[in-house]
Amino acid sequence: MRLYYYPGACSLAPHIVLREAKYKFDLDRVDLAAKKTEGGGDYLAVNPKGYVPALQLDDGTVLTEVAVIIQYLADQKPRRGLAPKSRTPERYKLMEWLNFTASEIHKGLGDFFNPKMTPEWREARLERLGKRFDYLEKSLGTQQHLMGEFSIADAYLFAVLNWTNLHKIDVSSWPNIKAFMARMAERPAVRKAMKSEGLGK
Ligand SMILES: N[C@@H](CCC(=O)N[C@@H](CS)C(=O)NCC(=O)O)C(=O)O
Repeated sequence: MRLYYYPGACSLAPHIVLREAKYKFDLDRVDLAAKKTEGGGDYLAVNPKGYVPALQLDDGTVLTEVAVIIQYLADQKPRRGLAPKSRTPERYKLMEWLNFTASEIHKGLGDFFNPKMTPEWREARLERLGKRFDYLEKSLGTQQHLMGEFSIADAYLFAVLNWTNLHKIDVSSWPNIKAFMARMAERPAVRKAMKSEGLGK
């Protein structure tokens, strides 16, 4: 199994899940500008969409899209308890979180990487993100994780919330989110994933 990634990108989510579930895997750092794999291969031949992450299975199948890859990883190792069983109400709640993270948080924060972002655009984005953060803050409440227990949704949410540090977005108005991020950063699998991507401590 091989994960195509870029340091600190959303590919950190499947990277964390690979480690949480104790998979054996290889990492391949993608040059996103040149669309080259670490060995100089054509990344577009792996994932024609050109972005990370992509997970290549041992039979050659390539899976893309964060929310899909992490569900695949959780489902292959059900005993690790990283996702509720499929077809249960809890599984749909998990998918609700994955979709919310993908479309509201991931893409909401993703705009801040755009070098063409103007101050007005930034302001508008911050206002919308603030509303999503209000919802997250309330949902987390006194819970340690989105679903109570740790799940793949937390790995995804953490990977993208981590960009608030990069873009100097102050989350101190949302103490539950801040505490969630700090708690996640202390998980051994998260620390290992971040260290191996050359991030943080
Ligand atoms: N819909 C995709 C989005 C993935 C995505 O946004 N990847 C970013 C990094 S976080 C990327 O590789 N951007 C470079 C590019 O689009 O060329 C998913 O959920 O996996």
